[in-house]
Amino acid sequence: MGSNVLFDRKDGIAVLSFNRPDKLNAFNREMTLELQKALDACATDPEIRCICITGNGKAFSAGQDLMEVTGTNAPSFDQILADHYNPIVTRIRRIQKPVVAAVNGVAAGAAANIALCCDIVVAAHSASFIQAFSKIGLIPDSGGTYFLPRLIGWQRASAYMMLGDKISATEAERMGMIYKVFPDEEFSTSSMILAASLAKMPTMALAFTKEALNESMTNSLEAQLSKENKLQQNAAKTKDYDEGVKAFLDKRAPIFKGE
Ligand code: T3D
Repeated sequence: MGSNVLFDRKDGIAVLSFNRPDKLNAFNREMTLELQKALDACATDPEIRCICITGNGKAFSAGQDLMEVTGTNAPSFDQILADHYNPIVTRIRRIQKPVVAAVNGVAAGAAANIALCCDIVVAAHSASFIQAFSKIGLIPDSGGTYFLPRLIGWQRASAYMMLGDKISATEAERMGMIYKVFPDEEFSTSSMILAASLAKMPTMALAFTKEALNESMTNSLEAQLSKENKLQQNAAKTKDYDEGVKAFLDKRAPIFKGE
């Protein structure tokens, strides 16, 4: 796939690892394009039923590589957002599979917000999140102004985005910004256990759940009830639904195939 994003797949899980550890995995153009390609490959591969995004080395990612934007041939801001970051966020929200952000270390700027748009965010105890943008005179991007107030409320989002304070993993969990914190020494194993359980779930039902949650961000109650009705009918047509009900009645564990 490319050297800036490692792509490992096993047992229905694709692990996409940011791989510029000597640069704290800061995003350059190549890395963002490789991530987009990797997500596309995951989207079309029926064997992949869960995607886990993480960082290689001590950081998740320091966000935009500030050397790139100050170098000669620097991409424009429009390019950075329209071609690099926004397509990652829309892919993560639209892909019909669960996406886990396994935040192993610091997640700053665009990286923090790419993590927050994932379906489930877990973090190592020593990890942290920084809306670093204001510190360099920018505004939060990569969907941060959309997701963060919805996750932790307008007031706290506003303060964290304006002040650029570091948010510890435990504080992030306490505020409901992320799902869970794992102790550092168990982080890798616990993240993979979570991904493995998602990869064995009824994938289409999870995809429909994701679609419903996406729409709930903007729908009226009536529109949302109608959406649930439509998606539930779709879920009921899957083989996994048949299997789920059969397994329940047979008093055995279901074997879902993502069909
Ligand atoms: O044009 C645009 O920028 C538009 C796009 C915007 C999207 C964004 O993501 S904007 C936000 C960009 N990111 C930042 O502003 C974060 C900057 N980095 C930091 O605040 C800190 O480095 C961290 C909190 C991430 C980590 O702190 P720490 O103490 O663990 O490490 P450090 O010592 O600050 O950094 C280690 C090295 O990485 C250092 O280089 P050196 O001195 O060893 O040669 C540092 O300069 C470098 N580094 C860290 N972050 C970046 C970076 N180099 C390039 N780009 C970075 N983002």
